[in-house]
Amino acid sequence: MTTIAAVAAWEALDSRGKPTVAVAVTLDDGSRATALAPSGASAGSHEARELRDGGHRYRGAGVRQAVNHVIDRIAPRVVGADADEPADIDALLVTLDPRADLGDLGANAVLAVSLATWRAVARRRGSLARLLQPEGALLLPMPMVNVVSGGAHAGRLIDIQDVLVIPNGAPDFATALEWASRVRAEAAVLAQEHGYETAVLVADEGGLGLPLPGNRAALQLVADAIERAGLEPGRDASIALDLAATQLVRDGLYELAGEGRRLDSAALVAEVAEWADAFPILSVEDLLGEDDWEGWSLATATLGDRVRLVGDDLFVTDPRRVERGILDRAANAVLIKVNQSGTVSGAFAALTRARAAGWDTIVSARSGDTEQSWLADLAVGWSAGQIKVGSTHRSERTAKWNRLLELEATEKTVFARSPMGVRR
Ligand code: 2PG
Ligand code: MG
Repeated sequence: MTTIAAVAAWEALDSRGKPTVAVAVTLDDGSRATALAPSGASAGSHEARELRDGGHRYRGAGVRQAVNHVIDRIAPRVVGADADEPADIDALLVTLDPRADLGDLGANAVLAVSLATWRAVARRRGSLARLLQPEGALLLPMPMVNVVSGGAHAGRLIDIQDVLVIPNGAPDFATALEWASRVRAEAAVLAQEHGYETAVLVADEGGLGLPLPGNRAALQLVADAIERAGLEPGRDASIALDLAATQLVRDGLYELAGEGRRLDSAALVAEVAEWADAFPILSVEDLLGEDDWEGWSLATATLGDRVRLVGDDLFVTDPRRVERGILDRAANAVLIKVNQSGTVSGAFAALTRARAAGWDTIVSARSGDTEQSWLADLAVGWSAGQIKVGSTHRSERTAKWNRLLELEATEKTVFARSPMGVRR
């Protein structure tokens, strides 16, 4: 039996310069690992709730209370506990918070302890990927790479939050990443040719933040960049979107502020259907808002046979919401973010529920992320098939890409060449 010997916690910084909870877990065999919690800007209201201090420090975003909760309330309960099965620690952690959303301890506190425990136990197995999948070839995920950013990640320069490329025809992970990088580079050159000199600056996730005249202009830019990269649209590389539509809701309608339009659910679905007719769009995330279940079902009935419809804010990595989505035919894919759940095991439960229904599963970073690379190991160890990390720029993004490149170079792997359940 291996037990947890010590838990330490402190306040660190994430990629946006906002405080985040850092935890170190040490096991009684000396294995030690750290974990830093990521944090979203376009967070859904049904997510596990991170705890922020308020007040003047860091404009209210400090996490000293959450850190103190790790030290005073979590550590005394987990030190001495059997960590051979980290899932048991996760099960214990969720009982320590009286609130289901973990907002009393802080989901940022709980998640950092959960992750650090998994990583400490993984030390003895070589890697977190190998802890999760001890035998056989590891499945490397198809990357979704941010090219143009808008919404909450780029000062709302355009309404769509993420315009991404999926290098869906690439034969291996390294080639996929190079193709995606090439598309991003061509998009930057094209934008500069169109007079956007700021196409050298990067948004929160490393994509281009450009004051384009509208959403279609962003789609056109990425479609042109795919061609300029020498790739065949649709066959080699396709477009994925994240509308982050929860952020667009104004007075019960979806506001495309950049275009001065307000649409109801049906009109927004029709608009995106037109985009999908005109551009090689393979995947659309958060086309509708977090509680618009009817709109989601309409979108799936209308578009689900040709576009992969991904729920992020709708499902918040919660198996119960995924279950409802399956029953309501409200999507056909799920985004998995561990901090929406609060524990590694909770996130895995949401992923397995979606997979059992034949849905695609995409493991995702947050817009506020860190230099740590455990997300890559989770995506691989869970055989998720796809990963969304932001762009090919900024070190908190490349940490994950580089870890996947390392796994491809050093482990027996297979590449999830085409998104698994994509209906084209
Ligand atoms: C999303 C993520 C990542 P955030 O909406 O999918 O792009 O953004 O972490 O801000 O929620
Ligand atoms: Mg999203």
